[in-house]
Amino acid sequence: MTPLVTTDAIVVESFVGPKDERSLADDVLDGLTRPFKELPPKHFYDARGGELFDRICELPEYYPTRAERAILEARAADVVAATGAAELVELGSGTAAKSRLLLHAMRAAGTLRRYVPVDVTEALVLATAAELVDELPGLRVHGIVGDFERHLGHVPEAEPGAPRIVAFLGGTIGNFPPGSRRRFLRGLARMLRPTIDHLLLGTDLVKDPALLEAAYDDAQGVTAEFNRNVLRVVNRELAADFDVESFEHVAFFDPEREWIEMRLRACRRMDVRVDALALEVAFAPREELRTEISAKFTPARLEDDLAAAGLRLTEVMTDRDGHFALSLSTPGR
Ligand code: SAH
Ligand code: AVI
Repeated sequence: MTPLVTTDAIVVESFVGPKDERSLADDVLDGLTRPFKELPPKHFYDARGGELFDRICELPEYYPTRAERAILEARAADVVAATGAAELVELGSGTAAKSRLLLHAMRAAGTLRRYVPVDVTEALVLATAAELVDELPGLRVHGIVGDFERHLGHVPEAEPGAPRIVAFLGGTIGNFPPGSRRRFLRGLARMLRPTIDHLLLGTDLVKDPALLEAAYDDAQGVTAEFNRNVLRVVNRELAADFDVESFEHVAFFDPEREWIEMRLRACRRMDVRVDALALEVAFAPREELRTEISAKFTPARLEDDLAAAGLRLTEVMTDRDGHFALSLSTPGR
């Protein structure tokens, strides 16, 4: 593997290539030919999708980002004191807007050595690496441009004796269905060395359905655009002809499964052609395509999921309103 960038302070490696176009193709072929159509949420995040997500994080209705930031502002120093962290590995790192708070706390405690951001979006990993080494002199960044569902084997080995935090923030764990979520957590647990490393996990909590639904159906329609963006990605990458504006944004809380579901509803009958796959897909009027689930947690669900993955909770931190939880866990019973 030839790194994209190598300087004294920065190494960035990419594991995203032609095979990943295949991954979109496979997901589209599989997801759009099912009796209930579905696409996985990771395909929202092209450059435009990333910008829309950043706008979502600023929306008055979308509380998770503010709540998680408030927890980190109040508790980053405690997290560093409890873990002694010298390295931070972050999955789905984006712009590192919140993890910066941890990196600064690690520096203040004198423990900071290395940051390992993992994100599918190359431009984000490159820009964030450059910014952070300027902001935190002495920091080394080893960036991985890759899919956290497939490329975690490329995360560099932890340095001997240097405690590591693996952070998965923003509530992104909620975007996995329950079975895959536990499998994914088991994979994360295998990355952690007993007694020395910790998982720092952000989970959105079950709350008033009206608050939840507003967060996923904002008044300005930014989430609706984010949702429809996946069709633009398929149009561009796979030469499809979705009439994007003819799909309506749907977001609702499922009280039994305790998750938000986002869907796109066809406003009329449509026949969509996906040229790159030689595929024709028919949508009946009002037929829905599921694009995301976003699971909400209770303390018991969090503890059970972590225990099923061989992880023991050591700390649960919430914001003042009890909307969001940030937890620390470590391998063991
Ligand atoms: N951690 C940040 C960003 C969350 S948005 C926060 O809490 O605000 C989700 C981020 O994960 C985006 O930057 C997106 O590019 C990335 N992402 C989504 N699916 C991914 C996947 N399968 N592998 C790696 N990165 C992914
Ligand atoms: C990235 N993920 C945790 C967000 C969520 O809340 O599930 C994505 C998102 N979907 C709609 N709004 C934000």
